[in-house]
Amino acid sequence: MSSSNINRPISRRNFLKWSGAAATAATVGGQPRVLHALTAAEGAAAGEDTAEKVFSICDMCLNKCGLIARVEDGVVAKLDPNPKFLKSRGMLCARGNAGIAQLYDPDRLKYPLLRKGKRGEGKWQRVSWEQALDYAAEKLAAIADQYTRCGVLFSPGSDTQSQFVHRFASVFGSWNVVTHESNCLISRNRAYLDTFGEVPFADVLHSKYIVMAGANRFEALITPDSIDLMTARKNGQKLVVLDPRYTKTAALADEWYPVRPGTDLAFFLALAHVIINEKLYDADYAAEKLSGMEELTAHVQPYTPEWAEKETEIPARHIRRIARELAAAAPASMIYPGRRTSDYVNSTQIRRAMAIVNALLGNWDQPGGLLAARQVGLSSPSLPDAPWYDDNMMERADHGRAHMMFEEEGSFKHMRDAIIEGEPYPVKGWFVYKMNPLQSGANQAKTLQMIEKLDFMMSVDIAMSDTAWMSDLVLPAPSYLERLDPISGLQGSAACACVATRVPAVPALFESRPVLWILKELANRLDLGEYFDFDMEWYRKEQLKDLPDAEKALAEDGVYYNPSKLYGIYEGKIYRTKSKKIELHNVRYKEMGLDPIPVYTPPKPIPSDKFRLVLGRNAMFTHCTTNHNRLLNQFMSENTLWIHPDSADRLGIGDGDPVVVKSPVGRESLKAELKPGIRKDTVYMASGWGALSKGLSGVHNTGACVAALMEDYADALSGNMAMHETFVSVARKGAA
Ligand SMILES: Nc1nc2c(c(=O)[nH]1)N[C@H]1C(S)=C(S)[C@@H](COP(=O)(O)OP(=O)(O)OC[C@H]3O[C@@H](n4cnc5c(=O)[nH]c(N)nc54)[C@H](O)[C@@H]3O)O[C@H]1N2
Ligand SMILES: Nc1nc2c(c(=O)[nH]1)N[C@H]1C(S)=C(S)[C@@H](COP(=O)(O)OP(=O)(O)OC[C@H]3O[C@@H](n4cnc5c(=O)[nH]c(N)nc54)[C@H](O)[C@@H]3O)O[C@H]1N2
Ligand code: SF4
Ligand SMILES: [Mo]
Repeated sequence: MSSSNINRPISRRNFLKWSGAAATAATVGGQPRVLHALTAAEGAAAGEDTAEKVFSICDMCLNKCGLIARVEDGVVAKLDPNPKFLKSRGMLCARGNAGIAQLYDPDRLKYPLLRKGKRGEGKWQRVSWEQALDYAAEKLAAIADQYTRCGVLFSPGSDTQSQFVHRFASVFGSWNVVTHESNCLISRNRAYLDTFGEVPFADVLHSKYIVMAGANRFEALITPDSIDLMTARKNGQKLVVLDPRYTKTAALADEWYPVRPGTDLAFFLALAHVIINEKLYDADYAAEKLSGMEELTAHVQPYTPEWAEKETEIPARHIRRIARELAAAAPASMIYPGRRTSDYVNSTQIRRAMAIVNALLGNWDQPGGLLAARQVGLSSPSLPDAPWYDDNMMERADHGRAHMMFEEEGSFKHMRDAIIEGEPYPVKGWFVYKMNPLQSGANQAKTLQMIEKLDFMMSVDIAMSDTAWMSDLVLPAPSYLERLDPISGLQGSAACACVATRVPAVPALFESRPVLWILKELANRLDLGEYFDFDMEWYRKEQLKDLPDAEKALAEDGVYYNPSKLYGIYEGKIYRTKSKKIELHNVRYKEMGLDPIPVYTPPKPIPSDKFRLVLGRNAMFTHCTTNHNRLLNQFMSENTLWIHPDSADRLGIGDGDPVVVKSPVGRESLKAELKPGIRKDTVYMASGWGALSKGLSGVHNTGACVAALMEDYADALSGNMAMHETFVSVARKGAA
């Protein structure tokens, strides 16, 4: 399909036709069967319903909504929601529906590719799996020999099979694993673990009052929260949104405050001030469950609403009123815990302040509040312990670069610095599975610099992402509709304590192979085969061994519910914190010389000739991944720079004008979009555009790459990338 067709609406018939075109191209990969099947499917669609229906779970984002794939003569013709799937409230979003265009995407990787020219030059040689795996195993072994086994970094993305990449890393002998989480939500996890001893789910459906700050649930979809928020709002729930942009969530809220970016901490400390000083909390609950009330009371005295107004630009009278309203609705009220917290250098402390207000509302383990994870009863298959290598490094390469880093997740920012510096030891190999750090890690130039330091880099992906594009070896993976995956346990919220299954709707296309197969093959070549001596069927059976009714329910409904307690899980139990209570004042932080209660530090002031650059999602795209999807790309075919009309006017920029955006680390061009709903000191652009990869049609050289502009600051405690700390200048193209 030529790029000129990209914005043309696609009818179902046209869609199948072009999928057919894609499949024709794919005959190079040896799959003419698909083309015949497509033709048959068009015929079947006109006549009687001969479709086979396959239960699966969506993977167009991390939410795992239940779906039923309609398979007509070996071809997925349509994806329908699974009505029995409570987590997704029986629905699929636009991206979920567009999964079919990912499956039959002409940009799909079809066979193993070995780099020929320079990295990023785009010269590839098609190789056999045998050659590809031999080559990869040889390279991994050479790095292990020369630099120890920790010389290889593993990056498993968010995926049900990523657990096998983790296992492979430990069997191979590397501590160096960096997941997507340090570019996503680890500062939130850190904050809640260090307050409640657990990361909560939000009981959005039953909450009477929600304050949502730095989250955009009507565009950044989390199921069931996004759907429940809409239902609860119809039932009278009050929603207050803090966001420097007038998002769709702000538009549907009762109140929106365009908070001065980076100052939310002042707002939450002031809420705590009011709740404590006006004695709006439940004193008995506080005495029994909370630790550090005295310290918190003293700590919040200076943080008055009047003081917070100066920092946040939210009027003091509203802060006071919101605190009172929250307390009146408690415990069925909450500060929504949020998800992506890759924002500021003090993100953990911002989230700690949010958690502290939640603690004061007494909403933990209560209807309409924050919920603990529920047990779904999946078993962990027992596998041989990973070997111990005496001659290996003792610590991760990014160890010690953040005060409270999660050792299992690491920090992409700090690992990248460690690799560039070659300190504390060289890391020379990179195995990437289903992650695209060239677009999802701030400061793309630095990621390129890191890649220059490597002897070998391989990517397992479904498309030629920017990260695959820079790799030495690219291996094609099947998409979720072609995979048999481990069983998933979904634990959160009032909607689910369930297990869900993903079985292939169609066989793997082209020469794609699942990552478990790839890892087994590599393990065999590295004399580690005994640690991977299992298959997916066995693994799934083991996972379900304590759930005798699950297999039948999964076959009949695509989901199995384990009736388990939703509220009151903590009755009679202690909290998994050092004090065994909910920690307003964190004992461990105190011992480590960190602020035991969040202390407000103002964000760096924005220079008058600059803007703060912020990120945010669109409902039709996932991260930097689906922008080239032919069905979704129709909603937005390039990104724009959101800028306030007054700011644009000052710079002589009109709506649609081409502009140049410069940061200390990059320079990008795109069109301006005048938006009265963004603060005058802030600009925004959508992510995933301006791809380096020529393998992503419609995204390569289209729009601007925000990862190339963002500087790479990190949250001091967790090492979470801090993606809202960049200031940029904007000028009309030609005027710069
Ligand atoms: N459609 C869609 N849904 C998704 C995803 C997707 O890619 N697409 N991704 C999923 C994933 S992995 C995640 S982590 C979640 C992310 O879910 P969210 O965290 O809700 O998503 P974002 O859109 O990143 O929202 C961040 C918001 O913070 C605002 N903001 C920036 N600075 C400040 C500030 O200082 N204070 C306040 N109060 N607000 C600020 C931004 O303008 C933006 O609107 O979404 C999930 N759902
Ligand atoms: N610019 C920018 N950066 C961000 C964010 C942002 O909003 N903007 N958000 C942050 C957040 S919250 C997150 S969670 C991270 C996400 O960032 P990443 O974890 O890097 O995830 P994605 O960008 O979704 O990239 C996923 C990759 O997996 C590939 N893929 C998709 N399906 C499959 C499959 O079935 N098998 C295989 N093998 N590959 C597959 C895609 O082609 C893509 O290359 O980004 C973070 N960084
Ligand atoms: S929210 Fe949408 S894209 Fe994400 S899993 Fe659910 S249906 Fe799929
Ligand atoms: Mo995320």
